[in-house]
Parts: sequence; C-alpha cells; structure tokens
Amino acid sequence: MSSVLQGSSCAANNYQMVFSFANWFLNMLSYLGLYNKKAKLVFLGLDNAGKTTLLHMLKDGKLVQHQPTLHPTNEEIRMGKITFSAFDLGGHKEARRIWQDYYAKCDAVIYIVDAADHERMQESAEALRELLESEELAGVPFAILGNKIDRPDACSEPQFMQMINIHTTGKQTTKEELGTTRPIEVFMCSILRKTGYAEGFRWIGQYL
Ligand SMILES: Nc1nc2c(ncn2[C@@H]2O[C@H](COP(=O)(O)OP(=O)(O)O)[C@@H](O)[C@H]2O)c(=O)[nH]1
Ligand SMILES: [Mg+2]
Repeated sequence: MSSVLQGSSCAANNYQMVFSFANWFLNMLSYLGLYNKKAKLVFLGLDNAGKTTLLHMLKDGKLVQHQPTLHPTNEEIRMGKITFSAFDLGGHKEARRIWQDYYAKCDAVIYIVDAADHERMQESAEALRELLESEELAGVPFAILGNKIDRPDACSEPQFMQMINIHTTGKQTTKEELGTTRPIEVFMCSILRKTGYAEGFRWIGQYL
C-alpha cells in the first residue's frame, strides 16, 4: 500500500517537475515577448562577452559561473518553437565558414559586447560591422547588448553608442514604419543583475 502511494506521489512529483519546467519556459518566452513565435535566434560577439551566461540564464534562470570559453563554441538551447544558439567571433578564420553556414539561416541576431572591456571594444565593433555587411544576414534584425553595466568601469550608453558607431532604427519604430530597413537597436544590460536584456528581446520579437 505504502509503495503504491509512494509510486503515485513519485509520479506526481515527476509530473510537477515536468510541468514547472514547461511552465518556466512558457513564462520566460512570454517575458521575452517570444511566446508563440517560431524563430532561430543567434547570440554573436567576441568571447567573454556573456553569451553562454545569457543562454544559461534563459534556460534555468541561474547565473552559472564558468570558465570563459577559450575556443569557438556552438551551444544551442530550444525553448518551445524558439532556438537560441551562441557563437564566439574573432580570430579563428577557418571556423568562420561554419558560423556563416549556420547563422545564414537565423531570423535575428543578438550581438553581445562587453561594455567594460575598453581594450576590445574596437575589435567587437569591427566584428559587428562585418556581420552587418555580410550578405547572408542582409535584413536580419540586430539587437546589440552592451553588457556588464554592473561593473564600475563599464562605459555609459552615450560612450557605448560612440564606440559602436552604428545608426540605430529606434526603440519605438514599428515593422510597418521600417519597411525594408533592417531593425537595429542598442540595449545596455547586465546579465548578472538580470536587467536590460529582456527589453532587447521584446524589441526584436516584434519584428519576427
Ligand atoms: N560583471 C558581469 N560579468 C558578466 C556578466 N555577464 C557575463 N559575465 C561574466 O563574463 C565572463 C564571460 O561570460 P561568458 O558567458 O562565458 O561569455 P561568452 O564567451 O560570450 O560565452 C564570465 O565570467 C561571466 O560570469 C555581467 O552582466 N556582468
Ligand atoms: Mg561562451
């Protein structure tokens, strides 16, 4: 009797776990403005920008401290009908072809920059410009995240805008108003403090 009870309570627990897991995904997708959308989003940026941290944050809400990635990586998670994947840019020319094959099929790019790394800001801005000019990504919406603003040495939004030097299309501009123009906008954020990036996702979601 007790084992039957135990068995059913175990099943109930499993059900609860699966349910709350699915619930977490749905809540997160709603929060990001991506609920019921079908899309492939790619996180790009130099290594150490925060891509893997953001992937983990979306997946389970936890800030996972891990070793910064040393090699180009290809990480991917699926939530509902949304696929999020991350690639490190910079260096490694031979790996670029692999990214190109892959990111050519994406619906939106989340470009992450370490806004506290003044030394590599220019390198990141150049990698961004290269992406914006690539034929494969023509017309694909870009949300640029200026990450790590929790750090005292992070640059301010105006400083960041100056460094990145990209013409943005506006946070309120609708898809209809943009027409064939590619949507690009900048969002300062701290993945660590869970601030700023959701606005970026909600903004990009309206163009998907
Ligand atoms: N201070 C601060 N550190 C962050 C933030 N986001 C990520 N990091 C740290 O930056 C480092 C690189 O992050 P990671 O996600 O590995 O970068 P990736 O190479 O782009 O995947 C890690 O030590 C993270 O903990 C943030 O918002 N603030
Ligand atoms: Mg990584």
